[in-house]
Amino acid sequence: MNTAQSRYGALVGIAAAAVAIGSAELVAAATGPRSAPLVAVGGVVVDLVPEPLKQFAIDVFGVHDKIALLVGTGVLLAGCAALIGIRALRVPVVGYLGIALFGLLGTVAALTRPGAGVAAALPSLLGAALGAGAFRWLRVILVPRPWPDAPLAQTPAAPGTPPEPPVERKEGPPVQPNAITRGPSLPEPGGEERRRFLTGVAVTFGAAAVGGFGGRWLGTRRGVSDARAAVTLPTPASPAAPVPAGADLDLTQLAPYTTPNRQFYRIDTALVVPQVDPGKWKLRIHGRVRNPITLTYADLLARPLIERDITLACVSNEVGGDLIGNARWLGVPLADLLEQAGPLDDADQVVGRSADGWTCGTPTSVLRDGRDAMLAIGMNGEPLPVEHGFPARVVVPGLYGYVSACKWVVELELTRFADFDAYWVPRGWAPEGPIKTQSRIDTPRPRNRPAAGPVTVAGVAWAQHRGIKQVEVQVDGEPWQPATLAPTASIDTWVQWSWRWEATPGEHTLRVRATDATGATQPGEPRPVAPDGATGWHSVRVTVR
Ligand SMILES: Nc1nc2c(c(=O)[nH]1)N[C@H]1C(S)=C(S)[C@@H](COP(=O)(O)O)O[C@H]1N2
Ligand SMILES: [Mo]
Repeated sequence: MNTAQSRYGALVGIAAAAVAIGSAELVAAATGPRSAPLVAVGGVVVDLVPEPLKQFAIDVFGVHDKIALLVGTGVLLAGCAALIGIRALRVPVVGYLGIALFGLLGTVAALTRPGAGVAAALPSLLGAALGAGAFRWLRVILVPRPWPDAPLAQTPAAPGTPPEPPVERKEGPPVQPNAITRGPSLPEPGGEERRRFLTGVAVTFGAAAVGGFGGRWLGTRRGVSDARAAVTLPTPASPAAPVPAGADLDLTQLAPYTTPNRQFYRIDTALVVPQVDPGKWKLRIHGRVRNPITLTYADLLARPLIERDITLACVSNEVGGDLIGNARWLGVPLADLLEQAGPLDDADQVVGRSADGWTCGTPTSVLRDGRDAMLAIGMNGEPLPVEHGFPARVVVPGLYGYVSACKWVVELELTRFADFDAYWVPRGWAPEGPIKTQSRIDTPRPRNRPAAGPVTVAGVAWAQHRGIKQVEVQVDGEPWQPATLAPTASIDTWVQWSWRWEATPGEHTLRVRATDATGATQPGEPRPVAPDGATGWHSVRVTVR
């Protein structure tokens, strides 16, 4: 194999793969974005990868983990395509087999995604067919005749005939006939062939790009942002009390008391954001209930709504991490909906199921204990942003998102913990996930170099639905000092705290810990986020000038 064969073969392979993916994207504009092979295979990967790897991805890429996965999958695919292409230049069947194999992978992945219909197979199948066409076309330009001196093209020698002498080529060493793997290499194509080939590659990539970007564009046109923009939220029957003055200390590095929607962390398994048409949306409350009910979006808007400030947190939030945000939510009280459905006595779990098949399980008792658990339709005065669950999602004060905060929710099924494990449970996370008391130092940051003298140390602390009683700060090994707590809207939100530090020059370690309203102080023992939330005290090392 020579470099010409490698270069041209790799190009042919990647170009064919690009056409396959691009045309599949175009088809997926009609069959739904989750049927596109990259997204479908990526989705399978998300569901199958072992937990530590997923946590690693979240740690490294944070909220960009999905892009990282798609790019990674794409790069991997391009690599395989290049290798297959190199081999397939000489042995075309390798190319067709490779395309068939990847086409099959995409098809199976798309068909097995939750809620997929048979049409989900189309993008991968058509993509594979067009990829095969592109491969054939480019290969024929490059290798118009049978492979130069190709022994493969020769008819097998009749038995008894003496072995043929090595075939002589004009240049290069003699080659052995019938050596499939060690056969002659592709000679550098001549000027005319080369030009036609490169034009072919350009055309192929152009078509792939048109298909890919065109498909994505058509896909977003089928999105629900217009429908969302057309929603007018009703005024709540029970409005939130105004956020008390001083709840926000308004310090540069400190997270604002209310997190703007665009800054709100986003965590979910959805590689493409589900686009759920509010006109067609329905919520089914069913299972172990006396009166199953089905609600439309209009039904929700017509019900008495509550508006509350609630801090949402992710169980994957590391000590000191930012997978937490506070918003003003508008929604229908879940207790009312459950009351109407009439859960059977043994229905101890409410399973939320989203439009893309994700599930979470919440204790029924928690939803009925008087807290402001709601089916939310509004966030900070707007209809729910599409990434945060439009048209409706669940919000439960005091529980981590993975056991409660179902976005794009289409079903609430009353069942029993003994009968059903929600999405994260078989993946090693605890079936119940009350939020642990935590605190974070937002300022100063490790890279800041404050001047000696008074320095404001500040951050947030949270123990949703229990409330925070005290926050303390420690400098190096010295005694813990009480911080000042800002007022909060309720015990369901985080609280900002601050402490005035008389900083002395040199390196110092600042540490924070919170005590919730039950009197329990957060444990200092560091424990990982799995299975039910990290513990430990957040600390920051700062150098004082
Ligand atoms: N449909 C769906 N809802 C979901 C998830 C998901 O993967 N799919 N993830 C949950 C998790 S783990 C968290 S922490 C919250 C995050 O909500 P946010 O993205 O609006 O901040 O959503 C929850 N709801
Ligand atoms: Mo989460």
